[in-house]
Amino acid sequence: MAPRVFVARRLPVDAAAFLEGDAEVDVFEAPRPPTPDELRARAAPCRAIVSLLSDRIDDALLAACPELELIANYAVGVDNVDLAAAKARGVRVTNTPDVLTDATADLTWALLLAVARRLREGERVARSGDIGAWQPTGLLGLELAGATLGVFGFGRIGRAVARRAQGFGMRVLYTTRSPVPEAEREGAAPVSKAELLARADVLCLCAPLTPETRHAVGAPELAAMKPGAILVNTARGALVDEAALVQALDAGPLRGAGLDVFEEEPKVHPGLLERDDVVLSPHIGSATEHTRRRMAEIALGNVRAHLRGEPLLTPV
Ligand code: 8YV
Repeated sequence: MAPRVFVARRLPVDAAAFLEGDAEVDVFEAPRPPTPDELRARAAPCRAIVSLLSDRIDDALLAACPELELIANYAVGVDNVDLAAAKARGVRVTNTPDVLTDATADLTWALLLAVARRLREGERVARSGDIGAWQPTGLLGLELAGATLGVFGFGRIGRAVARRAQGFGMRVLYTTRSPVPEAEREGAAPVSKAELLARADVLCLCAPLTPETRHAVGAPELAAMKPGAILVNTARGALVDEAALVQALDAGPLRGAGLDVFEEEPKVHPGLLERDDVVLSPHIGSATEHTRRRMAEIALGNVRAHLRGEPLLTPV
C-alpha cells in the first residue's frame, strides 16, 4: 500500500500530482486550519505531514501518529513544532528557508516605509476625494536617509533587510545570537541589544521565536527605545509584548509600528486596531506567487525525498 501523506491546507502546487507514484495524498481543503481533533484524525495513519504555522505539532499529536516519520513544515519558522518531542520520537522535521527571504524582507520594508511616511493617514485623506489645502507641515514623517536601522536577529532575513537599507542611505546596526563574519554583515555593525534599542530610528525584528526571544521587546525595551522610533515586526508576534506595545504607543515615545505578525494569531490586539500610527498586515511576509510556490515545492520535495530514502532538501 502506498504511504499516506496529510497536507494540512491546499498549497499553490497540486500535492497529489507532485507526489503521484510516491504517496497517497490527503489534502485538508477547507479555507481554515484543521482543528486539533481534525489534525489528529487525518494525520494518524500518515508517514508524513505537511504542516503550517497554525498547526500545533506537539508530543500529544506525535503520540497519536505512530506511523509518522516526517513533518515538512510549510514555513521557515518551526516554533509550531515541538522539536525536542519530534527528535525523541525519531520524527524528522524540515522547513522552507531561503526562498522566502527576499519576499519577507520586501514586506518588512513596505511596513517600514508605510509607517515612516504615514501612508495610512495619507491614504485616507486621498480617498476622501479631496486632499485639502496643501500644507507645508502636513503629514510629516521620518526621513530615512541618514537615519539608523536596527536589526534584531541577523540571519538570512535580517541581512536581506539590512541590504535594502543601503539603497536608502541608512546606517545599520544589528544584534544577533552568534557572530557574523565580516563578509556577511552587509555593511552593518554589531552592537549590544541596549545600544540597538537606544540608537535605532527604526527597529526591525527578524529573529525566530524561541524561549529566549519571547517578549524580547517588552515594556523595559520599549521604554529604552529612541524617542520617535518605529518598530517593525515581520518575524513572530510573540517577540513583542503586544499589550506593552499598545501602552508605549499611547504614552510615547514611539512614532509608530508596522506589524505583520501577532501574539495571539489569528487575533489582533484590540488596542492596535484603530490607531493611525500602526500599519497592519495579516502575516503575509512570504506571500508572493513565486515564493509560496517555491515553498510548496520544497515542502513536498522533502516528503518525496524522505519516502524515496533520499537526502532531505532542508532538514531542520
Ligand atoms: C508563512 C512564515 O506565511 O515561513 C514562515 O515562518 O511565517 C511565513 O512564511 C507561514 O509560516 C506559512 O505557514
